[in-house]
Amino acid sequence: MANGREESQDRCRSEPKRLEEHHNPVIVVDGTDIAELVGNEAAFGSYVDHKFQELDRDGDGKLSVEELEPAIADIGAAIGLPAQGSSPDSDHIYYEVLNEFTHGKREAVTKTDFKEVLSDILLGMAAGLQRDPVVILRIDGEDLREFLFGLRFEPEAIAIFSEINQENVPLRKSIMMALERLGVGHGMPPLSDSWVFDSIIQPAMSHLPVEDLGGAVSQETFLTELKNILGSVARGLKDRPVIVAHSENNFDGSGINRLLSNTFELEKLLDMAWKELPKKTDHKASKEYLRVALDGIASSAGLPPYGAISQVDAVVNEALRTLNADDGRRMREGEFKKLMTEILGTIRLQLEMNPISVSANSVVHEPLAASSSTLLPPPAPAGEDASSKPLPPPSSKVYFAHICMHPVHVRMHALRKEKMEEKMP
Ligand SMILES: [Ca+2]
Repeated sequence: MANGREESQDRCRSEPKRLEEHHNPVIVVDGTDIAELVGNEAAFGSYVDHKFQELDRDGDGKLSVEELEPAIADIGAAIGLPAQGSSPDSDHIYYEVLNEFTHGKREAVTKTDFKEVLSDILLGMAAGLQRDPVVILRIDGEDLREFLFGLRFEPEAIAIFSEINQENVPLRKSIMMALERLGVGHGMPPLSDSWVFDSIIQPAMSHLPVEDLGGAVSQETFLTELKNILGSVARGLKDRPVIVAHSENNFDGSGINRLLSNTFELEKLLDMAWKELPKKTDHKASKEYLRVALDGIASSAGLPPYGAISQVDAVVNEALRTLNADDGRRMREGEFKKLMTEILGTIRLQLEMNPISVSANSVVHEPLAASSSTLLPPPAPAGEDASSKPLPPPSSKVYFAHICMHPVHVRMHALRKEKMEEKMP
C-alpha cells in the first residue's frame, strides 16, 4: 500500500509540495466569484440583459444560431478551448455548448433560455473550480534563486546527473534534460510553453555551443553549467515574470467513500441512473450501459469523466472486468444497483491503495485586455496579504487544465441532475 503512495508522489515530485509556502504572490481561483455573480439575482439579471442586448443584433428579442456564435466563442475562450475549427475534439465541445442553448433544435433562443443555460455553464465552471481550485503563481525568479543557493540544489542536481549520466549524454542535452526535471516547485516556469522557452530558457543557454561536441559531460561541468544557467534563468524571470495557472487533481477514492457512506444520496443517484438506461419490455437493461451509468455519477463520486484521464480509466476498466460487468448479459434494477455499488467499491479500494495524482501548469499570457468580452467576471485575490504586488487577472487559459478533465457538458449534466433531484420530493 505504502509503495503505491510513494510511486504516485514520485510521479509529481517536481511539483510544489506546499504551494502556500511560496513567497510569490498567489491567487486561488475557486469559482466563488462566478457562483456569487450567478447567485445574485439582480446582478446576474442585469448582466444577462446587457449580454443579450449586445448579442441580439437584429433586435427581435431572440438569439439566432448566428447571433449566438460570439457567445459560444466566448465560452470556448473562457474554458481555454482552441478556436473553433482547429480541432475536432474541441469542436465537439463547441457543438455541445451550442446544443445546450438551442436544446439540439438549432432554433432561436429566448432570453429565458439563454439565462438558464448561461447560468448552468457558469455554475458548472464554479463547481469544477471549487472542487479543484486553480492556483495562480507569479514566477519571478525568487523561488528559483532560493533553490539555487539553498541546501536543496546540490543533492538534487547530483541525483538528476546520475539519472541522466546513465545514458552518457553530452552537455547541452544534459542541461535540457535537467531543466525538464525541474518544476514549479523549484521556481521554474513550464518549459513546454513556447514563450517561456524562447524568451527565458534559450537566452540563458545562448553561451553553450549549439551543437553538442564531445562525449558525455562530467559531473563537475554539469553542476557548474546548470548553476550558471539557472542563475541566468532567474535573472530573466526577474525582468519578465511568468504567470502560471497550476491545478492539481487527486483521485484517492475519498469521493467514492463519501458517496458510499451516504446511502440516501447513493440510492437517489442509482435510481436516476437506472431510470435513464434504455430497457427492453422485460424491464432489464444490458450491462453494456454500466459504463454510461458510471460516467453519469462520476462527478458525484469524485471521479473524472470516462476518457479524460487514462490512469483512472484503467482502474475503472479493471473494476468492470473483475466483476464480470462486461459479459453483455442483461440485468434487473436490483442487480444493477448491487453491481454499481460493487464497482464503486472496487474502484475506491484500488484508488486508496494507489492514488492517482494529475497536475497541470499552463502559462497565462494575455493580461486580459479581452476580459470585457468574456463571460466570466475577473476573480479577486484570495485574502488581502495574498497579493503584495498587483497581479493581472487570470485569463481564459486558467480554466484550461480543468476543462481537459471535466468537459463542460459533463459538468452541466451533473448540475442538471442535481437540480432535478432538488425538485424531487
Ligand atoms: Ca435576434
